Amino acid sequence: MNTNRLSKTIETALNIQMTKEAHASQIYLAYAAWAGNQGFAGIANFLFKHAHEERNHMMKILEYILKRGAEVDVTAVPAPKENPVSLFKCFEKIFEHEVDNTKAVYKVAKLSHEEEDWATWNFMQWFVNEQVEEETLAMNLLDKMKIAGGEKMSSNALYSFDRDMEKTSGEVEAAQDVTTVNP
Ligand code: OFO
Repeated sequence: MNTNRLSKTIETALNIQMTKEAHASQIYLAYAAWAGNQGFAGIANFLFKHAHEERNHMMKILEYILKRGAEVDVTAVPAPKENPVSLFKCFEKIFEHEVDNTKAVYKVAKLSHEEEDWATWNFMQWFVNEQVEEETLAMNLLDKMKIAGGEKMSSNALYSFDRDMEKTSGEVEAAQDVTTVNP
């Protein structure tokens, strides 16, 4: 008796999305290391925490695939592209990346809708909402940077931004407190 509750299409789509979340985690990790290297400790901390968050998204999908009796396919994760050339570019890239991931999330949601797989459709709504949060956060940070001069931010403005980010990271749950149930 077949106990797999996912169609092959949905199983594949979820596995691809799972890897995409792992890829997102690697991107945040790379940018965090880059920011740390530039001396932006607050921003690095914020990005490191976000890397953990993305990894938890990956785990959330992995657990769902298993729960539905389907097969998890753990594959190689693509390496992040080159480091940003400035802090402003770093946040621009983060925003672009989030929009890109939103499109991928929508694809899985659309597929599940077409297949009338309501369990997966319902599961994907969490990711749809999460992407709204993440796009908004990235958008707000970019706006702040633009007000402070964008690419031309002074050292003083960069210093304050980094200090603000240190406070913002306090609002992101610590990695060890985040579970796949409460990512
Ligand atoms: Fe996984 O939430 Fe952003 O990308």
